[in-house]
Amino acid sequence: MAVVFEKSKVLTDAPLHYCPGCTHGIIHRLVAEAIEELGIEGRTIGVAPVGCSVMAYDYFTTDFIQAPHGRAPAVATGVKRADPENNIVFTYQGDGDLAAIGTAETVHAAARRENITVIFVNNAIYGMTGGQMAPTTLPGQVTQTSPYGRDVETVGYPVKVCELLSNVDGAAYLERVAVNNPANVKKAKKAIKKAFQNQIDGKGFSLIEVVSTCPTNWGMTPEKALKWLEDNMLPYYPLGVYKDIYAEEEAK
Ligand SMILES: Cc1ncc(C[n+]2csc(CCOP(=O)(O)OP(=O)(O)O)c2C)c(N)n1
Ligand code: SF4
Ligand SMILES: [Mg+2]
Repeated sequence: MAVVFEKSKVLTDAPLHYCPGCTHGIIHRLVAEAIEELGIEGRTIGVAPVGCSVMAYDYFTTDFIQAPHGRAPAVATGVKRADPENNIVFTYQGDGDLAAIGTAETVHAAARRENITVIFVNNAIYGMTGGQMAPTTLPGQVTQTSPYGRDVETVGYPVKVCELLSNVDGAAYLERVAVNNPANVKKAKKAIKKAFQNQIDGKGFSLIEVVSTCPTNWGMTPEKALKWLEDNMLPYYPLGVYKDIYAEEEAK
């Protein structure tokens, strides 16, 4: 029988622990495919966060290290600088990890133009701990800690990571993608691959924000979660390239 599709060799055979319909699984696949296609499996080191993807180290065949909550870009900095010519280093972080407790590490790694690749999974909630409000929770969004909807008057506005980092001179490449339909999955793969290619080329800090779902803590079926993402998240978090300094230079 003809083989039409195979799981990436950069993914292990361990069954994923993610809930049905969670988009973490799709994003893992895209990261694994990018690493495989670029032929960097043997020299790639992932940095796992604290969050639902804490066990990413079980799912990739690359080396992995697990960072304290929010500190992945700092840990990645050390791993990269230990052997900058050979190590390809990526972090995989949720919104609570990257944009709340880890805001400082994120901003300063970008400001230093660390030559690392950051995969940022924005599902607008703290998934692992049971659905508390995250920095990226939308205004009015109901969570366990905002039962009447996020009230911006008392808890402030969501943090838009790509927009924020686009003002940091050191950031080299920032793109926001989504994995809600096949066309967007394809675009997400392209962006993730480019973020790794940039590191191979020594181009510096690249971050891909992936607008994602958490059907369990949003209290929705996987299908409804995708629709909610399209109707609510994408208008607030528009997709696209927020910064690409080399594209700007090439255009000059
Ligand atoms: C220092 C510290 N503070 C708080 C926690 C509790 N904690 C674990 S995961 C998490 C949030 C995870 O949310 P996110 O990063 O958005 O990842 P998701 O699970 O949504 O993918 C928090 C607050 C912790 N483990 N360590
Ligand atoms: S709690 Fe949410 S983010 Fe975590 S695995 Fe389940 S659906 Fe995914
Ligand atoms: Mg989250």
